[in-house]
This record gives sequence, C-alpha cells and structure tokens, in this order.
Amino acid sequence: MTDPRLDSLLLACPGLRLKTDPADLEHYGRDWTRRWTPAPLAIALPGTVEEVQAILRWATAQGVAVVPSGGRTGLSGGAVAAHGELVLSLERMNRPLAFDAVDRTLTVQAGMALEAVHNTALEHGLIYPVDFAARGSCSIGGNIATNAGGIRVIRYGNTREWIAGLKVVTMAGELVELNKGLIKNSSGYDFRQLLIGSEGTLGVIVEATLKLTDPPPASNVMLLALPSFEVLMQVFAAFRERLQLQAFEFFTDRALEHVLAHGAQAPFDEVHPYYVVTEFAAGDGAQEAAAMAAFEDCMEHGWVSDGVVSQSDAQAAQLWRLREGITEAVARYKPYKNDVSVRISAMPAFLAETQALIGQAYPQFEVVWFGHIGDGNLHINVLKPDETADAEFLTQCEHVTKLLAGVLARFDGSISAEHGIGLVKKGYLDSTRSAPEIALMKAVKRAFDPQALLNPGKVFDL
Ligand code: 2HG
Ligand code: ZN
Repeated sequence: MTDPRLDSLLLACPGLRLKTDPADLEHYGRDWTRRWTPAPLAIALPGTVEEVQAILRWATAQGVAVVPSGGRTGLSGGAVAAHGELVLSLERMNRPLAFDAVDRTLTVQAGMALEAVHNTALEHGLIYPVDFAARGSCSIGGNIATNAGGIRVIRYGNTREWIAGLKVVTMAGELVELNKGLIKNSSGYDFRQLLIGSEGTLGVIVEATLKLTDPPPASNVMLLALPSFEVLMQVFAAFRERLQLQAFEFFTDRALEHVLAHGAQAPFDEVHPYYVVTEFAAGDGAQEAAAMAAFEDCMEHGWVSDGVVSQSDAQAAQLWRLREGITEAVARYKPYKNDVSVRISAMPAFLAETQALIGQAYPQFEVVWFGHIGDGNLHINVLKPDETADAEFLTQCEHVTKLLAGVLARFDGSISAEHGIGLVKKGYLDSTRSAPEIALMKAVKRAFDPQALLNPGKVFDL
C-alpha cells in the first residue's frame, strides 16, 4: 500500500477491505458518463455500518474527500472520483434485512441491486414498483440518492414516494435514523426527503426501509405509431381518460432505427415518425375493451396510424425492448445526454421549440428523442458524429444545453428530471433553481458537511 493515509485508514478501521489496483481504481472511479478520467485514492468496501462510520470519522479527521458509490449506472457524473477521493463502495452491503407484513415494508442494505429488491419483494407476494432499464446493475442506495424515476412513475411516482425510512451516516460518523418507517410524522423537518435526491452530498445512505404494494394484475403492452408529435397529448388524453396507465413512453423513428440495428425486431412493416409504448392491466375484459376504444378513437381522429398489442409476456418484453434498449443501442456513439422535464401540458410546445432550436444551431447533429412523456420527461441524446473530435463535440453540446436551459427557464422546466445534476449539469442548475434556493442548498450542505468533503463538486461548487 503506497499512500501512508491508507495505513492510517486501516488503523482507524481494522480489517477494512481496500482495493488499490489500477484496474479497480478505474472501475470504481467512474460511472456511465465516461467523460472524466478516474483517479481515486483507493476503494473502501465496508461490510458493516460501523465500518462506514469509522471511514467517515477518519476522512473528516484527515480531510480526505469521499465519493459514495453504488452501481455507478448514473448518467450525470454523480459517482465520479477524479480527484484523489476515497471511493466508499456499498457493494458488499447488499442484503435484505427485514420484511414486515403488517407495515408492508422491506428493509435493505443500500448496496442491494434494484432487481434483487424487486425479487425479494415478490417472494413476499408484493412489489417495489420503481423500475427502469438499469435494474440489474444499479443499487437501491443510488436510486434513493438520485430520487430515480423510470418507466412506471406515471402510475407509482418517483423513488421519493416509496421510502419509509433511511439510515444515514454523516461525515461526523454519526448514524442517524430518518423517519423510522412511520407513515405519519409531523415532528419537524423531514431529513429523509432531504437526503432523497441529495446525490451523495449530505450523508451516506446505508439502509433503507422501502414501502411495498400489491402486484398489479398481469399487464398488456401496446405499441402505437403516431404521424406527428402534435397529436401526442391527444393520444395520451384518450388513453389516460379510459385506462389506469402503468406506463406511457415515447420515442422517435431514429431511436427505433438504432434499437433495430442492435438486434430488436421491427414492430411494423412501415416506418412512422413517432411511437408510444403504453402498459395497462391485462386479463381484465373492461381494461382491454377500454384500450381498444381508445385506440379506435385515436385511429378515427388520425392521431394514430398503426398499433399492436402484446399477446404474451414474451411479446410484451419484445415491445418494451424497443423502448428500454435505446440507451444501450446508442451508447457506441458516445451520446451527450439531456434529461429534462416540463409540465405535461407544455410538452408539445417545448418539443417543437427545442427541436427547431437544435436543428438550426447544429443541423449536422443526429438527435435521438425519447422518454417518459406521460411525466413530461424527455431524454435528448445528441450522438457524436464520427468525424468530430471529443473535445469539439463536448463544446458544441454544452452550447446546446445552454440553449436548452434558456428554453427550460421560460417553460419553468427542470434541467434534470430524474438523472440528477452531478457534474454534468451543475453549470445549468440556475436555469431551474433560483439564486435564493441555491444559497439555501449551500447552507444545508455546510450544515451536514462543513469541510465539504462528501462528494465534493457534485450538484454545485461551494
Ligand atoms: C431511460 O429512460 C433512462 O431509458 C436513460 O433514463 C435515458 O439514456 C438516456 O438518456
Ligand atoms: Zn429515463
């Protein structure tokens, strides 16, 4: 072990598992953004809450910066360690701890993968309903730290709605229990909600008590082809009026092209400019009839040009793949990602304006549009042209984001709907949050972490 600080860490936390191999530093020092060169001091892999406390006490005493680390599937650089920080990986703390049938809660360690949480809930006949494509690799602690959204927000809300309690270790090494699984608790500030979405800047989440609910009946998935995006909201209204929607997702022909090139099966013989994937309860005659009525209504109005409904679970998975496979299918083009939201009602106007703006400023760009349109959340992926150098592409994309931030400010939208601010969007935070709000955020950060050692430089610079 080369750095003497690590000897003192092992004295403070005897038996702590540490990794310092260059390959490990590289692996744990980055997330899915791939923009920064990882350069952590070392990787600490505690196995207990007490070890997390000892690490943070040591870091505070030594003035060492710490980056909390889950599955590192984030898209905003929130888990990047590029400046000699100690990475605190929760990956060994990945077990379910307790299930309570009366409270309908599942208490888990923060390093548990979302998919493992889903499976454990199902073993008890219940579901944890937050879901998205990275389910196999992301960790529940990371989901909570970013208030992750995903494909079922329209039905169940964000991660925020599903957290009954948190155990958090502060930089002082203190363990705080937030809300303790209570449903009603009007005893002052709700630090649980403050920690949710704080992107690892206020404390390290070590355990979470998750709310569970009844599984929905089996679901049907319908893929719709749309002639234009102007009709998107009419289609949404037609379906939402008649059905309890579990998802309402959108993507363009460009997005589909990439997923097909990546091995998915074409859903229709013809190409259409826009597509929607929607999900609703199956095996319920009334829901199915309502879905058909909505579809026919849309066809009559010319809002929909074609459609297909899943006839089996396998076909439902195939249709979902067309939407969930987009991120992976475009990954090889090193896309610059924007994850924005506006009120649902403003979506068509916002889409028209931003499409025109980007098209005029950078006509050479291939832009892949998709997202959780039923929540007003759009993912805008700008693909890097092969001939453009990385640095030049980044400068151009930063300019695009600046333009986008201007439009968002006018629409009262958000520069990050569900991925977080991290490093990627901190320069644009003021398009969404006012100066007094940002000042309050900084004051809160100082109260939790006076030396600014926890995930420094993420969300804002102090
Ligand atoms: C999704 O909705 C994820 O698939 C990823 O939030 C979005 O890759 C993206 O831009
Ligand atoms: Zn998303």
